[in-house]
Amino acid sequence: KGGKAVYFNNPMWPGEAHSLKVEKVLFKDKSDFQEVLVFESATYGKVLVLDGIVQLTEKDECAYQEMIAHLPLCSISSPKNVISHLKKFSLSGFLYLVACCNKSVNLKVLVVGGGDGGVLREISRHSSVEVIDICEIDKMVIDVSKKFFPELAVGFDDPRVQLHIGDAAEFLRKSPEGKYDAIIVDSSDPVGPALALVEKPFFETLARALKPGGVLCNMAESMWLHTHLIEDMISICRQTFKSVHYAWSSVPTYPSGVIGFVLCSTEGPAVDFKNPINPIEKLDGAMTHKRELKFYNSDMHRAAFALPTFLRREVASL
Ligand code: AAT
Repeated sequence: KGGKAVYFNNPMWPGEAHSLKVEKVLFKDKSDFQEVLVFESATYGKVLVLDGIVQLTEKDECAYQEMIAHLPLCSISSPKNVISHLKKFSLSGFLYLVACCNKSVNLKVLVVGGGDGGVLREISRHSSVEVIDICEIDKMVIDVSKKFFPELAVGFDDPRVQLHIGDAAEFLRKSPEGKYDAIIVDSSDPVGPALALVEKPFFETLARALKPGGVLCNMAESMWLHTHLIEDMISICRQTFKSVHYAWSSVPTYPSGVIGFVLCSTEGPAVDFKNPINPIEKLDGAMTHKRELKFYNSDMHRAAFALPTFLRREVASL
């Protein structure tokens, strides 16, 4: 009663608002791109807000960052052991040849957005990844994360990470063709600097930058609030990629409490997203690296592709 109408005016979710009790505002400034706010909440730990929209909280960030990173990376096969050389030796007059294997570490991954570092932290659990490029538009997000969210910004400490500050649409236009095995688009809602990141030309540059059989995992909003946006994204992706799927996760502090991901693969070796070929439980170091996984496991992976009937209908009818 007498509440401020402005709370209910966000074009992404008109007529509704979610509230978190603010214990203390820790940071507030305007960057060249957006308003950046960090506050300590009563129940979800520290919260990062960009232009009035919650991007992450310490309590539930795992449900987003782990899923957006491991859904694609556990769907591509880990590099095979390659024979590096043959050793010869003789015994009792017989000549023996022994194959010596080197694990090839060669995957190249690109993160779009994700300046908090949480997705980098998750990618770094995969020892088969050789290069982790990240293109974030706003340096202030990175600086703020390093100061207030060290458990996420730790992702930047990985020596495989190469940081590019700039607009991802521009970065991808210049990116070499077929460079990446996986691209993870961890960008904000299409109202501010991320507006161009939901349009067809952007998806075409993503497909171009991927290898044959490469995979894309793109943040794809809420099935309750953004059915049309999801439909548009899926229809664009169907025109651009060979296979297109939708998965989702539960994130209580995102509007309506869920967030989805569009998973696509380019023409090339087939990718079976629904059954992780590279299960996290078998990865060396995945459980010991910096911290345990809190949310993702192979059962959650498979379950993420189960769609409610209304969404299954929408996706199928496209
Ligand atoms: N992992 C936290 C979740 C995010 S952050 C999204 C990031 O995308 C922000 O740091 C923002 O600065 C960056 N970004 C936005 N536009 C661009 C662009 N054009 N190029 C590069 N980076 C960009 C996303 C949370 C999703 C919330 C859903 N409601």
